[in-house]
Amino acid sequence: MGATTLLSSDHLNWKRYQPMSDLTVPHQVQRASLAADPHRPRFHLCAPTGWMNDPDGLIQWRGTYHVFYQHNPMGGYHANVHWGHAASADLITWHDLPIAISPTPGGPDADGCWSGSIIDADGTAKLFYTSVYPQSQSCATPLDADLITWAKHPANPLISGIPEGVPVVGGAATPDIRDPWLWREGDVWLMALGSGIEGQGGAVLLYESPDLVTWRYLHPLHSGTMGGEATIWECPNFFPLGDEHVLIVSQLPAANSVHYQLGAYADRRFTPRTTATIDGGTCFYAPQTLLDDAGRRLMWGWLKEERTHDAHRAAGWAGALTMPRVLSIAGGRLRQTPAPELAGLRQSLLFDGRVTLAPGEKQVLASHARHAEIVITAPRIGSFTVGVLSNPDGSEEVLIDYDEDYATLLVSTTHASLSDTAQGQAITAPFVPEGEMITLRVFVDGSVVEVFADDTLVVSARAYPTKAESTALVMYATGPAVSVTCQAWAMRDLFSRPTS
Ligand code: DQQ
Repeated sequence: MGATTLLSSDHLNWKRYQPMSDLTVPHQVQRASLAADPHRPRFHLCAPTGWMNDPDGLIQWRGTYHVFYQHNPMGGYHANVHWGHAASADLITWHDLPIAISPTPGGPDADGCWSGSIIDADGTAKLFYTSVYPQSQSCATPLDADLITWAKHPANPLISGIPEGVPVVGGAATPDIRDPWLWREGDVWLMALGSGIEGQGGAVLLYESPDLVTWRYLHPLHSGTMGGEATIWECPNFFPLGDEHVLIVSQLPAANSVHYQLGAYADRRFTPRTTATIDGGTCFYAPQTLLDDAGRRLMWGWLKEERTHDAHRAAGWAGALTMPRVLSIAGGRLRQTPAPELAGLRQSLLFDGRVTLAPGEKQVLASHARHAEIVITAPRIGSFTVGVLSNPDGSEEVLIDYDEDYATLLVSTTHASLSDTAQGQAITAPFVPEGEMITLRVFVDGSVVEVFADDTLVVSARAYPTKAESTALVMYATGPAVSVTCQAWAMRDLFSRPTS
């Protein structure tokens, strides 16, 4: 089953409202009940239980990082979506907080509180989200300084329907128009909504407001396609970075479809100069960014499951977020660097040294590396293959292969699992190193594998080994001899206290 099928079962057939059951089980107990699941990530953000999809409302508020996320606390499937909430002072120790907003029976969000963002409006946080059905835009304001309890605006939805004369995909009764992203220009607030225009492709529709309550439609900020077919652009992010403006959209219907464009912003219209994919992985979707107090643009994305719907529903949880990535522009393209704070998650060293292999040789560098960061420094000239989540006979293994001849990086999960519920992918991405040496940083975390190649190429993947011993880190010389350095650390849980 391919990723498109995953999209249609988990993502597009939105399930309708289901009654809530007991939500009083403490988060620590929920996390503890899933801790023995070998596929569960430990240092990538996950919901305490149940379903997670898009990161939402990302903000550093009074020094604390807040990550909200699309969440079904009832189980590992997309339905009845709430905003879950986690917070951290330092990006490496996180705390679960109560669900921030929930569907109100009989309200405009009775069928779900979909994605959106939070802004600082002169010292007051304002949360904007899409209420369904039909899709309309609603607002909430916190009742406390820690953004824990939120009051919905009495006039919700503040924006409903579609702009007059714009043939929005889905039509007036069931429009696809969602995922508010806001910013301020002088005295005016602007809101970008993800949408699609019949005959044009995806669209980001722009609205303005003097007071965050009354909104007037302006025009598309931008529309069309980015690197492939588009009917809808979801989850727009739009912000200045360096000398450029960046537009990020998650494009339906394709998988592997999160793109960014760098370009110019004038007269409230965006003119792109370049287009590229953010992450080569088919599991990566719906990223959101924040500007932190240090002036860094941080991004988290949703890592979708790549196993059958029944499998993640049975697991009782689904979805994780990427590591926080610092965005920058260099050489006319976006760079993504794992936030430096993440080094604070490193615990014991699993391997530290030079690996020298003759052609055809294999070396096991660490037998237990299920939750690990691996850094490999290698000459640009040459090739090597790293195996992670590998078992002794190699029947389960995620392969990461650098090939200088073809200038590619392969991340393959096609042999990662003996289970027929896992959907393997082989991603081959162009990778042309800029220097004489390349640095590969690989984060392995239960079922998550996130690969950064020189911070210019990122490929995320999901893997679901069936065997308890599928935990090793191995190196192969599949071509010529290999001589690289490698460091690997066991990583601690985001929701535990550091031990040292
Ligand atoms: N997920 C949300 C939508 C968004 C989509 C619903 C992207 O608001 O467009 O959970 O994954």
